[in-house]
Amino acid sequence: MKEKTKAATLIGVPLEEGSGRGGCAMGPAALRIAGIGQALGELGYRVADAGDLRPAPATDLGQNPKAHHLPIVGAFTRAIEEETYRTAGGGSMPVLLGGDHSLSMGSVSGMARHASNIGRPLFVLWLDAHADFNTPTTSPSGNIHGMPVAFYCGKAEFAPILPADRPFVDPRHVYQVGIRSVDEEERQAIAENGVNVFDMRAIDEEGIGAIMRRIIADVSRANGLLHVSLDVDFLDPDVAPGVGTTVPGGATFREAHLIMEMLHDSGLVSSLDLVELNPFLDDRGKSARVIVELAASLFGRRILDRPTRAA
Ligand code: 6HN
Ligand code: MN
Ligand code: MN
Ligand code: MN
Repeated sequence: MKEKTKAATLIGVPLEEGSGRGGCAMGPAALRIAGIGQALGELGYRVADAGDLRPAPATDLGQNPKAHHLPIVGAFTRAIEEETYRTAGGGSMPVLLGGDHSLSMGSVSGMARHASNIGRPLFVLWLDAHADFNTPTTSPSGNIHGMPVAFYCGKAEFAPILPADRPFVDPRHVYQVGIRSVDEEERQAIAENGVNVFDMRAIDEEGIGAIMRRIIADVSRANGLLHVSLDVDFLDPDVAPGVGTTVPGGATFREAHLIMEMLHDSGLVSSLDLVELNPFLDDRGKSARVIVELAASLFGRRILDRPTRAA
């Protein structure tokens, strides 16, 4: 049987208000210039580009001194949730071009709604230096890009952004890899909620291959969908300097590359966020190109064919 054509839809999210500094709004443009569309096309995907979402601020969401720019971040959350949900329901893989990490409040929530429709559990692979599990109460900065995981797990006390009947993600289905900067109250929250955390020490001690085999086996056993959220700061700043929140001691290009290759082979990935790229801080497009290269590996670019082996 001929494999049916795979489809992917690029969804641009020029959002930077969640991050507390300017620049991420240029991320979608930089990722397109670095060739994200062509890369997926060359791998046999039918690629659609939905353009950039540009919602007006939500007037029903008041300003909140502990969650900066809530009216605009909340408006984006609503637009992204709907676009992601409709894209996935239409049989195309949503690829979100960020934009800061608060965009995942919308993309993950949209995928949770889609997964619940088709009766499969949603899992999230969070590749990041940070846990992003703050809430307006615990956040030291008030920047919403540090809160998306708590939001989509239903643990952050925001004014109502999405309708009350929308499903949350089970925090025990969230896998955080590469973590190396966690705030004190966040540390408690991720432990209490049972988030699966593989910090940099775990990568050093166990190796990224062993960690990924465990994660893929868990998702596969549950017949889950896997949403992948790649924050540029997951990578070491030498590899990808174009991000506002660099933390030393990050993943190497080779570790990130292996993750993407194993994810592709797993066939479990349903959706992807590419977030926090700040072209204003980048070194002549270096980080944008690295992110496109990693995305291409996730979509099947490979060096040599390998015999398939069980995860
Ligand atoms: N990101 N934990 C810090 C905060 O302000 O809550 C940093 C968050 C960084 C968020 O990198 O997506
Ligand atoms: Mn992040
Ligand atoms: Mn981060
Ligand atoms: Mn479960």
